[in-house]
Amino acid sequence: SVTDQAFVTLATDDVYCQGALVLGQSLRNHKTSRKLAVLITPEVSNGMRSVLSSVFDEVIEVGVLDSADSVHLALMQRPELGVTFTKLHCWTLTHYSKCVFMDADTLVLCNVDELFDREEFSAAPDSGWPDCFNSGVFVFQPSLKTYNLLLQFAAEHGSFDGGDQGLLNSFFSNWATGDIGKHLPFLYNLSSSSVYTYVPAFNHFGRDAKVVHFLGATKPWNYKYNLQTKRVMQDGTTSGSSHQLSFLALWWNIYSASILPLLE
Ligand code: UPG
Repeated sequence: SVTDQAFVTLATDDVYCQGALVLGQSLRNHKTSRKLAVLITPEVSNGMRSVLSSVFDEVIEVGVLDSADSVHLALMQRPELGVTFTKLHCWTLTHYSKCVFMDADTLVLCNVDELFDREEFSAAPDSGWPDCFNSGVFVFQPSLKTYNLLLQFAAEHGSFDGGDQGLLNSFFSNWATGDIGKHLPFLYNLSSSSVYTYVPAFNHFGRDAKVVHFLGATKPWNYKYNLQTKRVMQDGTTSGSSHQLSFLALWWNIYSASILPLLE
């Protein structure tokens, strides 16, 4: 049923919370019928938690490693896997039967509830290495068994890219050649920067984009925005295409109209 399904995101600090809030608001604007949940860590401020709870149905604090079993101990020797470990907590949300995880730097452009028709583990190709999936948008089924297998796998094999994406690709290693139904169209995880690596494809298909992902070092909240002209300002270091700028402007429209008033 719809009430035991949720979109889930992650924000480990108040800065990433800005992204989570815009994502949550974009899902609300497009009238999702599913619950909205955000995973946070202890350093998220109390003020931010109360703002999060006005957009999300559930604000769930996930802790640092505390258990004493061997998997946790092994992971504690690998501090570089910290943020990775945090995303894996989404498998512990067993009060939901199915979830869609979305990075805090994604934005939905339309209702994407049809993603819940997919099974674990569904994801879209990564634009940098299309035989890998991008772990910014994926369909999964919460399960403590899977969670523990993932932790065990992380402790034994680490991650080839140091993050959750490398780990999840190694764990769900038949994604590339297995069931094509588990390949989400790229339109569900369109990386804003890849738009201008294949402009004709973007011109042909881009109007059907459903989710934009601002992956990489510069996030939407790092740009400056002119509240009067409603335009994102480019400094010397940002070489964005016009499409990229219009996606950034969409993010900022939501941020300025719906999120900034909550933060004041
Ligand atoms: N995140 C935090 N706090 C951090 C860093 C990350 O909450 O300090 C969360 C947040 O939801 C964010 C996500 O983790 O959106 C991924 O991190 P991000 O900084 O957006 O990484 P990118 O380099 O843009 O993303 C690529 C993949 C992403 C994967 C990440 C690490 O698109 O899915 O999680 O690399 O493997």
